[in-house]
Amino acid sequence: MQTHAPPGAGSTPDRTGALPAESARRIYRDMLTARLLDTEAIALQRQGVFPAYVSLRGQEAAQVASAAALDRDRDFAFPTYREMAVALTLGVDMVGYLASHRALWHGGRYDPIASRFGSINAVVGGPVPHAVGWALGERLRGETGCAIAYFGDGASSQGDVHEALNFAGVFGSPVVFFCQNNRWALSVPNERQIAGGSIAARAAGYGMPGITVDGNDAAAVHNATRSALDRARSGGGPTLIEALTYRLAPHSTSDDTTRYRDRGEEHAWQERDPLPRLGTALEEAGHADTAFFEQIEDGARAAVERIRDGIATAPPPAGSDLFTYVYREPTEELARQQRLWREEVEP
Ligand SMILES: Cc1ncc(C[n+]2csc(CCOP(=O)(O)OP(=O)(O)O)c2C)c(N)n1
Repeated sequence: MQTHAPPGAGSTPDRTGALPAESARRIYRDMLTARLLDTEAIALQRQGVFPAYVSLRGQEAAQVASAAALDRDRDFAFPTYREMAVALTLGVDMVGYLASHRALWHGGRYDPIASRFGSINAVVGGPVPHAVGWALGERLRGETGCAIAYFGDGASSQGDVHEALNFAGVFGSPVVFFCQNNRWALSVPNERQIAGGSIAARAAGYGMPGITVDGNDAAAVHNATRSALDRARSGGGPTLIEALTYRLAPHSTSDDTTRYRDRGEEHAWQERDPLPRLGTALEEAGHADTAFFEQIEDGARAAVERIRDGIATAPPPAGSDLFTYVYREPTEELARQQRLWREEVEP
């Protein structure tokens, strides 16, 4: 755990050496695959295949290293619209994930229960109370799973997030509140979002530890998330982690950062890019060599090509599916409308 150094103020120590070699290599592989897929998704938007896309460039360490700490059989991740690399790390079908960006399906076309990754949620702060509710249910069922709730610095101002933190604090729910503070909530900077100095500092008021980590340091993120999960699983209650990172790309493909932020700031953060940083740390620790990097890149490129071809050729869903997932058990009225749709619109 470490405090944040402002851009250009020198590097914070890398803790990659603290990760077992195999974990660090897997995290690097997933970070690189996410980076390449992110780049491909932007290209697909430019080509008109996706109406819009939301890049996570620069946040790969925060996402992959936190998700890699989860127990994929027991835990559950509640994402926003920017957690593509969390989905990838948890093994979500990425063609199904990107179906949302191709406007084929709301919230992703994958099984959230099987993948332990909730539906993509565009409501700022929305997934956070869901995580608390799920975690409480898990304990009532006598199970040992923990929830991780992803949210941004902007979301931290939402009432939903405060209610969820307070509820989890009072009931000791097994939740990791994982805030990716990427410095900007669209065009609103941290300075206009946080009066008390940090988001982690708010945790004290909810009766839980608040931890600040360098979100561009994969090992620091991984270790902090693992400790918070261990604490939650053993009955210690929730933790708030604030991962300090930076959104290197625009908010979305519809955004223009030149209208609100300085190029110099972007360049300073570019130098703290988590991907080459982990690559260098792996090399220096003797965990990776040229052959490793070549092999990982070939594999990542092949995976991205498969996903690109899959999403470009994915068939549109049946219109009658509009009615399928509104409720777990369809109401009579919805069943009637679905029947009519099948008879009259899609005979
Ligand atoms: C409840 C709600 N209010 C407003 C919006 C519009 N909106 C979309 S993204 C965004 C900024 C969110 O910033 P942050 O939480 O920091 O996450 P980031 O996009 O940086 O990952 C806003 C205000 C929304 N989607 N939902």
